[in-house]
Amino acid sequence: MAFSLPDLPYAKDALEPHIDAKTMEIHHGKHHNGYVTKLNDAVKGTEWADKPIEDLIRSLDKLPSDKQTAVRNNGGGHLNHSMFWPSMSPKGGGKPSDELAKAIDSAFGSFDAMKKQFADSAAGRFGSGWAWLCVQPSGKLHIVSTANQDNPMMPTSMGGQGSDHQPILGLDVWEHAYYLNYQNRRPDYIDAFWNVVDWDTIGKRFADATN
Ligand code: MN3
Repeated sequence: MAFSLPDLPYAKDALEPHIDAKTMEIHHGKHHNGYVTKLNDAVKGTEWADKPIEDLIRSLDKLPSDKQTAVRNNGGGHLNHSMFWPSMSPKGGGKPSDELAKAIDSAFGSFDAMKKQFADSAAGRFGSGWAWLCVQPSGKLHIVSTANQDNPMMPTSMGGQGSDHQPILGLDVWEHAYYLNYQNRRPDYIDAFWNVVDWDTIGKRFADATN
């Protein structure tokens, strides 16, 4: 079965004023859809066409060499955006609770310290890419940034941290994610993101990654 574009889990205008409807419409319907189409073109007729996208991303270096770049860019784009939409909610914001809150305090000292490190990572990514809150094999959280559509689960030789790392929250800092509303003000977009982060979903991802 071919990869497909997941529906947005809320209306296009649901995250306003933090993320505007026009940006959501183009970002989901054009950019994410484009990654899905190109990913399907790249793996059509291969054994990889029927595997979960996470398997392709973790095993990028096992794919046929002439498919690796297309899957790195478009498979990465598909997975990153598929994680991104449900990590936000019109009922988002606030703080994490329970085990995730404890793990954040343990790794960073405080929730605010984690936010600062994440924001610095997102703002400091030169050009296009993502910032990630990620679970290391030890279970400890850390923050990384990746270029382009690389994902932390990709092999270390291909822009990632390795297949035993599990990202739980990512922020898209490509200009297409914010330029219509924020123009060159990437830090304002990063500030606004905290108002829509769905910590219930991120907490569930943390539980899945550590149990
Ligand atoms: Mn994007």
